[in-house]
Amino acid sequence: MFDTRLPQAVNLPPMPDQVPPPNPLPSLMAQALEQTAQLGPDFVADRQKLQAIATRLAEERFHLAVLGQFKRGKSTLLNALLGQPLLPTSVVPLTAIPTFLFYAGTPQLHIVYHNGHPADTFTAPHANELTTTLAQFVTEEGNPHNHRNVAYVEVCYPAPLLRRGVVLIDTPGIGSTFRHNTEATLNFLSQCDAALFLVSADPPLTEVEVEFLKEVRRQLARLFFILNKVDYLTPAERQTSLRFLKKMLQEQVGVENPEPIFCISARQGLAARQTGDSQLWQSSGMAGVEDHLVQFLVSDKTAALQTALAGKMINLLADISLRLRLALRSLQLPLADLDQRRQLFEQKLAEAEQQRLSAQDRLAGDHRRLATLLEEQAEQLRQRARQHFNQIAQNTLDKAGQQLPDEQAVQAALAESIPGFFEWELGQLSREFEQRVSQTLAAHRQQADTLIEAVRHNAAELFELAYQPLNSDDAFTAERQPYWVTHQWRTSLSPFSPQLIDHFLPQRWQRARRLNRLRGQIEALVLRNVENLRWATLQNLDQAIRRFSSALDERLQDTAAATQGAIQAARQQRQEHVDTVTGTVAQLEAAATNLDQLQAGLQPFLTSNP
Ligand SMILES: Nc1nc2c(ncn2[C@@H]2O[C@H](COP(=O)(O)OP(=O)(O)OP(=O)(O)O)[C@@H](O)[C@H]2O)c(=O)[nH]1
Ligand SMILES: [Mg+2]
Repeated sequence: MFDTRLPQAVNLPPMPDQVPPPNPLPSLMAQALEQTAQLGPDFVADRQKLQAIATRLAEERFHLAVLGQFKRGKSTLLNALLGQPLLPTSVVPLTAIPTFLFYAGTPQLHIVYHNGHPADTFTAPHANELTTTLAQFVTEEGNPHNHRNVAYVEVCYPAPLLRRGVVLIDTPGIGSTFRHNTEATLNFLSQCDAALFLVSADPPLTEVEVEFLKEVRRQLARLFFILNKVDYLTPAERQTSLRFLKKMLQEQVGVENPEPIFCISARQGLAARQTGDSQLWQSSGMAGVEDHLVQFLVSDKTAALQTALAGKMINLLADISLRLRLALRSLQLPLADLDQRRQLFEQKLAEAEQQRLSAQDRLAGDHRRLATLLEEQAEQLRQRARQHFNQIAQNTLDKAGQQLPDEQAVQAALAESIPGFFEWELGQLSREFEQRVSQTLAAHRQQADTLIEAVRHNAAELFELAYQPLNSDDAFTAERQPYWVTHQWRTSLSPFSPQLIDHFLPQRWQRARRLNRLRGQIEALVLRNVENLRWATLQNLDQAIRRFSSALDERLQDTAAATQGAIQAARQQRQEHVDTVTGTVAQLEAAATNLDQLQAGLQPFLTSNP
């Protein structure tokens, strides 16, 4: 809904012939495009809208993240699915930057930076060259504390699974000493459609994982549980671990039915893929995971998308059909009667315009209220941050006891805690804001829909046509808000230099003076970081409202213009080309009937996937 910086889509090639089940939606789509093309220049905009739906249908892409505590084997699992040790793995906490895996014929890396710095692209024919380069950007070792300023990385790779329109995402492990990794992953959840959640038996589910899982469940409708590293366990131990995990998921996390939980050895799975050992692929449990994913991608994901897109197509076709019938009516009605109805319709449009203006006023009022709420929250955050960082400084000074505090120790303690603190706060703020903004906009959207429907309804009523209300497709118009990529936290204080006079003061006073100076510097840090966050959120809010507002105007104007246009064009034809009217009536009748048939063909997609 806010920021639009999504990773670039890669044009996915068509799926292999044997994979998809027979599916009439693309052919219905092709027919709709063809028929709209024959309707002439007044329907160019409709054709473009249909084309956009067709592109989404062809390029459908699904974000599937791999989540879990550090060192559970997330990167190894992805490597096994890719069939290559492409992502760096290690015995120490490693992945620090979210990594998106797309399909492409040639292996390639895109490194996307913070602060709008242009992205870097690396092409490498061999997977191992890619891995070496990748490690320089995504690992804590190659890119300590993300000093390269990387926002995220896209890896393009020709793995068969990726051809199915799924984007796999490797995420930084939660719960490691690099706390900002946890927060970055949490903030990033809103970009995922589903996730594989990885745990292992040793240690069993930790408290950090339980808390994380609760949050993940709140945000993601679909989760697959995976118990990794079962090669360490005997068959009896596997059963015990599985039972324990299931119980924990039910009792601690509240997952009613966590089945199926996949038992795998990602490491053996990767070895199996590298050596082409299909038996090992089966016994590693990876075959089960892959089959399940493929099944899911083919059925659930496709069905959900098709339902949404079929609904949009029906709306568009219903709208075109109404306009065709309006034109037909306008060709058939006695002229005086037509003009009278036209005038009545113009009056209705003028009323709708008044209502649009008051809707815009109400939206502007809500916009102001949201901005005020943001200011209040920023102020509360400043207070919390001050308290938190002063406490950290105080604790560090206390640890130094009677000795004079070590400047670097204070700076290090603050630098360590700042990203985690602000990432967490950013997540909280953006989630709450996202909710408030979408609630507000949902109410406005509903009013706008009613207004637009009223225009169509009036036209239908005045011209005595059958009226079909549009399907609501709100749920599928929400955009993502990839906040997590946009922030860099300021962590450094200016040098902490004792003044000359300090040397002549007793140590106790020197400490107090230093603490005071430190407070001033902390204040500057707090103000700067909160300001970054406030400013970015405000920009996103303004942008979201602006976009919404102009989309609203545009939709109403389009509906009004298209409806008016249909009537006027027909009227003009009657005046100027009386001889062609009969032919046009026949054409319009045929086109409207065809569109009705297409809509009927699309109906089954709204309830189930035929
Ligand atoms: N025995 C065994 N070791 C595994 C398995 N899967 C991964 N490992 C090892 O576990 C360690 C961590 O694996 P990674 O894939 O780097 O784990 P990760 O979850 O991506 O870790 P972070 O990126 O730090 O969050 C590596 O040494 C892997 O070789 C497995 O199935 N069995
Ligand atoms: Mg990793």
